[in-house]
Amino acid sequence: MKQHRFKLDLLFLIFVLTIAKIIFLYHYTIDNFETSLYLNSFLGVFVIYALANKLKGKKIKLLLRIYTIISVLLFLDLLYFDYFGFMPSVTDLMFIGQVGTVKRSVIRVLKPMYLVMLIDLIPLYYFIKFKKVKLKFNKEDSSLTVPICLIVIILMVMVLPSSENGTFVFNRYGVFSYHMYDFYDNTIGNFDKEVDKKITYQGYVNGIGKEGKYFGVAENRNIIVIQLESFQNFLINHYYRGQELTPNLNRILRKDSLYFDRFYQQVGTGNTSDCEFITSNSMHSLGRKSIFKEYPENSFYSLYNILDKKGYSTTILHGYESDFWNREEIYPSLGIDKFISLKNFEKKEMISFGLSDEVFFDQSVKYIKELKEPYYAKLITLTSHHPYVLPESEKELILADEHKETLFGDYLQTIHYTDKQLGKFIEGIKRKGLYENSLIIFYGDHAGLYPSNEENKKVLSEYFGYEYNYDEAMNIPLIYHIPGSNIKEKNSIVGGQIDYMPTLLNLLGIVEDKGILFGQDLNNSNNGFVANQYYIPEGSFIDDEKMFIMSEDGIFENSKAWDLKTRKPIDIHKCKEGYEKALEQIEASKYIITNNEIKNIIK
Ligand code: GP9
Ligand code: MN
Repeated sequence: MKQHRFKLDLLFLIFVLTIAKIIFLYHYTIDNFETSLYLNSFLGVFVIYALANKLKGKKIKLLLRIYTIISVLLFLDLLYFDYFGFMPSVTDLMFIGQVGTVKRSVIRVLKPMYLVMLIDLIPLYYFIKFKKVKLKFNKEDSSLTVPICLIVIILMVMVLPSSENGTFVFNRYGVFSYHMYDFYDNTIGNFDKEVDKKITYQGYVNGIGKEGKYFGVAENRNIIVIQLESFQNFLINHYYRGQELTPNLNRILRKDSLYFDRFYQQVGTGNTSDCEFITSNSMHSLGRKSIFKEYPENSFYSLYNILDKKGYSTTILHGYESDFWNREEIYPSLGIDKFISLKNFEKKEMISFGLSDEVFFDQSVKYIKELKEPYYAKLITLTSHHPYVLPESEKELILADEHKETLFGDYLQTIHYTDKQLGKFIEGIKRKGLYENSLIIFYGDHAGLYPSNEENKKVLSEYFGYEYNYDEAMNIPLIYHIPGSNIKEKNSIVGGQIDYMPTLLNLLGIVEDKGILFGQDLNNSNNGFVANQYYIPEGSFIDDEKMFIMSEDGIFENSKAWDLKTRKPIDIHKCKEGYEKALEQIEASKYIITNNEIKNIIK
């Protein structure tokens, strides 16, 4: 019997398959196709296989291994992009094992179609192992291969530093250039350190606290902060098919509350932890690097330090592992006195990857009661975390058929659940006498439903009747609730997470002249401005009239901007000034953090 059915040029085959997979990836991840994108990608594939073919040893095994690694990488890129809306960095890929905690999230975004990246490996290995195919190679061993490849690599590398960030590299030069750039940035190089020296913190120092409207209205009160996981603003005062989504928060708003309904997230890769950092330092995050993980030993001058000087004790409560996001390590540097984490709670009920909000809130009341007054106690909720899992018995909303089995439907259920637990918590602190003399703050940490996810985009656009975009997704609520104050106001100035701390200091009547202020006191400002990065490219911004989204390829002319009221496109040239201001603010902030400059500023 003839053993070999047909001849196969393995090198040619994996070359073609790799290119096909790359095009598949771009189809889902890139909007504007530049020539450089294809040129660089194809050259990248050529160089990898041409050099691999030069190596000595068992060539079939080697080539297959390289092809497998590339396939897995492309698969992970696609999966990660679907979840986060951008490409993973090398550190994300290294911590992919840790993603055990968010395993369900990964499974939730895994579309069978994405297995296209891996599926061909099975027949390929099978046919080769059982020698069903005879492999042939191009034996023409040109001595020019290596020099040509080296020249191509040098050219590919040379264009990279001119790009300001990884997203731009990916969109302009493709997947190989992106991973090279990102690897260099995260290992030997550090592009963040190369911030233009002219862009310093000048102009941002000594700005904290000015007397003004509502100055001191919450002076000396205990402060209870509820940082709500993935909580978007559209949920507030919203009825889904006649069902009130957040009745308890809505009740809070009816009395003694200052509500900012155009408040926006500014987090980077650090998500929840970035929100914690930004709100307690009035500084920007690092975008694609987590401050909590990378700079835990920095000197900070945070809200906690300022409160400490005023005699406050500061505590964080969170129903998850204390080392997650490196909280355990950075909290002392941030001046936080106490961290009550999962190990301090009775694990009566776990939902998704942490303590259920019900159990968390319930046991937190007891802990708060024990705190030294005046206190700042921040509770970080968890149940409304992606992928929005809830036991059937807790799902109270009646969903339309088209929303069952969608992220949107599951999201609404968990939000409604968290709001219910919040209601019980408020009753709990009232019973213990902790409510009246407190300032109670609520805010969302970041979006739950990003429009980068195709399902979200489609379902929410249909639900709202207009294109679901980042202006809606990144809008989170901010509420300062001051029982007995008779203050009731809805303020629609645009604000970002960097504005949380200056606004709070004014309410507490704290004038602080030492620190750095990137945000502003929203009760005493006329013009709102939110610089953004990461989920939308750096330099994007929102002001009181418009939203500007910098183009993913880094070319200003390809950017988008629209009027927030009419949703009609506006001339992007009107956004140049805001774009530059956003960049300057973010870069200045990065400069301070990456150079550990705070200690020099507050001297
Ligand atoms: C877990 C929680 C994770 O501690 O903070 O939230 P994330 O950053 O994934 O939104
Ligand atoms: Mn979060």
